[in-house]
Amino acid sequence: MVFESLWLVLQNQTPNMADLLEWPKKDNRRMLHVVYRVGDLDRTIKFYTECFGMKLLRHRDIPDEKYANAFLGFGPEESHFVVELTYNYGVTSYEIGDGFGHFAIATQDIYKSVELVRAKGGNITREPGPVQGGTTVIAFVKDPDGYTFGFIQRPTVHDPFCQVMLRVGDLERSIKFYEKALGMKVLRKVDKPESKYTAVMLGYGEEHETTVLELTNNYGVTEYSKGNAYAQIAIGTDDVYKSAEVVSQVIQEVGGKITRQPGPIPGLNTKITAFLDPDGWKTVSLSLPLTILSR
Ligand SMILES: N[C@@H](CCC(=O)N[C@@H](CS)C(=O)NCC(=O)O)C(=O)O
Repeated sequence: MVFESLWLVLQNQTPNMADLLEWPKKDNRRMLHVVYRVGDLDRTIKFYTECFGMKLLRHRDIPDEKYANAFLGFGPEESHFVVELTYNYGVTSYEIGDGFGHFAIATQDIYKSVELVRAKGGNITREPGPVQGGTTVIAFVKDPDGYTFGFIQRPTVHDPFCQVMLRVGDLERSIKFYEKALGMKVLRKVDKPESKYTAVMLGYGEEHETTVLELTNNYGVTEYSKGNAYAQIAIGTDDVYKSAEVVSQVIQEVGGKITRQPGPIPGLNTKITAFLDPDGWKTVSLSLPLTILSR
């Protein structure tokens, strides 16, 4: 009797579980925005608009909760990956930590892009030139809060905001998490023994046509500090409840944590769930009726 009911339970659960784990790949996913904290909103808005050519898309002040947000990007939120800057009243600086890598901007003329940043008094930390051990021309600059922005030279550019790079302690573990829990695809993997790192590009489209998450593992480094500056990436989904269900299954295998159970956000016409990957990097899954975009 016990065996019979156990068999029935397995019969019913296994296909459902398999369907559930397949679902993220079929869901309507998109990288929406990256959230991080800055010490002076106007200073960053000026820098991003003048040096990078981003546009200020929207701005909201929430005095009751003592913070303000500004959304900037290279085009409308409906079709572009954007940044959501958070300013907490009275907090003028943050620790970035060594786990955050960079944000990257694709450009057809990297020399011109870097000269513009230089002309505006920006800090160039790596002059344009071929990447170590490769041919792609890159450069690095720092924004006023110390976040690194990479420029990548490309012949054609779709959304210029092309990468968020984070460092992780175990690449295979991260790949499992982002593939299974988030339905991302491995778009490219590079191993550079001469520079002692491996990196993987993960995302929902072609690497040069969408914004991707680049995860880097430096040989032998299993942990990084996260500081308190960088916050999270937001990803669009059709169903936050199902998203959370999948994540909680995958967490059992590779680690991670649900930090916000799925549900509506009071006052906003959207639903979210939030979770940490096995390294502690946060993702917010967001169901996104278009109305939120006009707020
Ligand atoms: N140790 C590096 C590994 C990643 C890496 O080296 N990335 C390449 C860009 S894909 C880079 O920064 N190269 C430096 C250069 O070419 O000067 C890190 O953690 O940032």
